[in-house]
Amino acid sequence: MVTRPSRELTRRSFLELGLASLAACALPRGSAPAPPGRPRPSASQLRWQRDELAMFLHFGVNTFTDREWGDGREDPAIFAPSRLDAMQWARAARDAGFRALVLTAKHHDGFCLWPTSTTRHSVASSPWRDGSGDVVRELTDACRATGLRAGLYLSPWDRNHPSYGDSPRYDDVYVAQLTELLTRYGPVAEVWFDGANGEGPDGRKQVYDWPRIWGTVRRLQPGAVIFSDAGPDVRWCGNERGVAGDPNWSTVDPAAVPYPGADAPGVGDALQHGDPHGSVWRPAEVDVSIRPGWFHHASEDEKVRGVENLVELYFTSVGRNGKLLLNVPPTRDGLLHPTDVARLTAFRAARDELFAHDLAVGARRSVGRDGSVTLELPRAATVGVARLGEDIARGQRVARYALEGAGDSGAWRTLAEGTTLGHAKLDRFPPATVRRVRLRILEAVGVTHPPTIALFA
Ligand code: FUL
Repeated sequence: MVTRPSRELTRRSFLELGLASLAACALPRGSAPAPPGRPRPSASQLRWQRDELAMFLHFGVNTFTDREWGDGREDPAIFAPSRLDAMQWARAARDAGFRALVLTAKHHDGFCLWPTSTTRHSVASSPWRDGSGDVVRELTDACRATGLRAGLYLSPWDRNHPSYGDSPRYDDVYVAQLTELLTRYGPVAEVWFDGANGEGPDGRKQVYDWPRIWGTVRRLQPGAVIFSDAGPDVRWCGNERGVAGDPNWSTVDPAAVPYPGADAPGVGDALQHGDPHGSVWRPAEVDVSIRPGWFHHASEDEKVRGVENLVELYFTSVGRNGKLLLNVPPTRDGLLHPTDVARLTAFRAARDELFAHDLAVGARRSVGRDGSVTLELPRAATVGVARLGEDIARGQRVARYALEGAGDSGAWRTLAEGTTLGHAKLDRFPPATVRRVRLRILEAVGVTHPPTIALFA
């Protein structure tokens, strides 16, 4: 049986914890005075966004109990993947055009996929590799071998550890776990702090020391981006359906979502849309599963998203200035399921086909005083997809645009209209044969830099 609790419920209970405000968080980026002008991404944020695609791997005791959330009472002996091969995960991801893997090093059940000194509830107590296995090591080695970046999810909520809910004691444990993860395995590109949370034993409520936790990441892996509802580097997009906001600003007001799991009025909108006047750069990550659940359940083997659905996800995530973190969960064998791998291959082939020929290559490009960009194509072409983008290294500015097309002499007609551009905006529209294409900037925050335009059939 698959049990799948609602995240909404637990997100609310997290709010009730009354966490201290993070306004005073002494972090390099969050606390620095806003630089003059528009916020811009750090080198790590830019790299993270340009990767466009990362693969999420939910794996752990739930894989063996057929549950979505474990209760922490699982026997470590059940963790026994028969053929675990992290290279199979990494190759499937790389071959499908993904640039990073993010593994659930620990989910809410508290079972650690690496041998930790903080608890016996780990792979070290399992029969897998005779108790000397380390999934985090195998994942990070596979990332290095395939040129992918590694990311780690360490659930704050821990339903196993006896100190959970005894705030300073658990903070010590949590920081010790992070320290192990961030010092033993080489570079880690992303650290993922989930927003779901709940009470500890006897209803005890954990009050996290987020500044200390995030400060630990900064100190040990200064090149990593930190993900949570509240960033500080990368924010949750506000849903698990694979849909970034429209508009989607990479700038935010940090006070709108002050800590992970905050649930005040307006949080949902702030996560989805960002804020055109926000003082901090915090782009949206779109996490969604290729299956109904996050963990593998054999009962869902027939419910893997089809290629059209995956392409649609690409449009609503990467194509809306987001980063797609697509979950593909390993099975009890410790391998990605053949159906999922086949869908990933088809997803790659569909993107390759769709974006094979940029019909704007060779076009004569002119920029008007109002910032609009006109392309004169080398020959008439039938276009049905556009990829627009700003040079986000210089920030994000476009708030509303219209893409228009015209024949050699005919009048302009609208192909697509939209709000924000950011790193990438993908539009699909009824195919039109055009010789000229014009992108008009109808609203912007400040002076725009001329966006890029690529056109496809
Ligand atoms: C949620 C968790 O409760 C789910 O189990 C999953 O890990 C998802 C990515 O985040 O908050």
